[in-house]
Amino acid sequence: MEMNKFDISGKKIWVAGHRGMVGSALIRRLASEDCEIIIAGRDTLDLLDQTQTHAWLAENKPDVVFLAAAKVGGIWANDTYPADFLYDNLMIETNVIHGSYLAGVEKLVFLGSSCIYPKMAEQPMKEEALLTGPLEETNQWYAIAKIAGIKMCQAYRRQYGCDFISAMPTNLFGAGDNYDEKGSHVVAALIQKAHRAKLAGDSSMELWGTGTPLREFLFVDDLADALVFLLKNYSDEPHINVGSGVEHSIRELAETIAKVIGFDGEFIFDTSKPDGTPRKLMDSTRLGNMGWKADTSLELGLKSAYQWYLENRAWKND
Ligand code: GFB
Repeated sequence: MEMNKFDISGKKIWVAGHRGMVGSALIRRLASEDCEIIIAGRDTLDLLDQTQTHAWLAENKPDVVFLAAAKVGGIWANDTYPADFLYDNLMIETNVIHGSYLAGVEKLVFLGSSCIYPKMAEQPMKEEALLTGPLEETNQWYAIAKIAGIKMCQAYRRQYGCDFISAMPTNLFGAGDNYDEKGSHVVAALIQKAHRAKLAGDSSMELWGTGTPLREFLFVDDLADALVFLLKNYSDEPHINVGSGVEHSIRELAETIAKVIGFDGEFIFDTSKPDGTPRKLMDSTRLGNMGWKADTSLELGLKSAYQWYLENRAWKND
């Protein structure tokens, strides 16, 4: 594993996907660094458009790119829009990665997801588990696109000597999360359900699946810190897992969210909805050995996410 210091002072850093949960956390994290942050609004740059993306990169010439732009969503969205998840993500990746190579970008950090690993991968999942077995059916489309992104970074490293690296975060939550009723991930979905059930004085709230799947959750500001750490310290071909190392069942998550929000009713499990992968714990030893670890507990992270929801989303109906 190659560790070498990459000095970001004075660098021009493009956060692609700055409006998303990960991109906005990166902007918050980079604010304390001596670098210039650049962004491109959706109205000026469509990342699905190759000509526009390549032209934007050639004109703005960032030194560093964080590729945090992606079509993302929870289990229902992945299962319902397979074409969008595959097409949009492949297009964004190929346009930004190839465009970055053409524009002479010094360093690029690509973001994947823990769903790249086989459904029945040995737990905790090491980086080497990639491509050793069949994927989870509900999100295989997204996973294939993310695997292609990892391979692109490796290929451009090998063929053109580009310093392009990949980070694989586990399930994320925090400020800026998507609260779309069906399309969201589980943390946002349960924050919204518990909040609404509490306000309505309901005696129960509904959860999808059996409540038994295990998930590892990471607070998005911890992820942003890990990404800046990797940018500065890591330069090698293998992708790097970024997790908290702690897993919870969906039922435990719901109990913690209910406690944070103050909902004291019951949970009803709708088992007609999919559970997805039974367990998804990543082995983040490599990152740990480099000297980074997550430090926000699930409960503290949930309190912060709920505060953001109250200030930004609770009053919206969708
Ligand atoms: O977060 P989530 O949608 O995605 O769901 P995955 C996690 C678990 O929570 C599943 C359960 O077992 C769901 O059945 N769950 C319970 C709920 N209630 C709800 C609810 O109201 N909403 C949602 N969304 N889930 C995604 C992948 O998988 O994880 C993506 O589909 C990506 O590709 C992402 O990798 C990180 O963890 O199952």
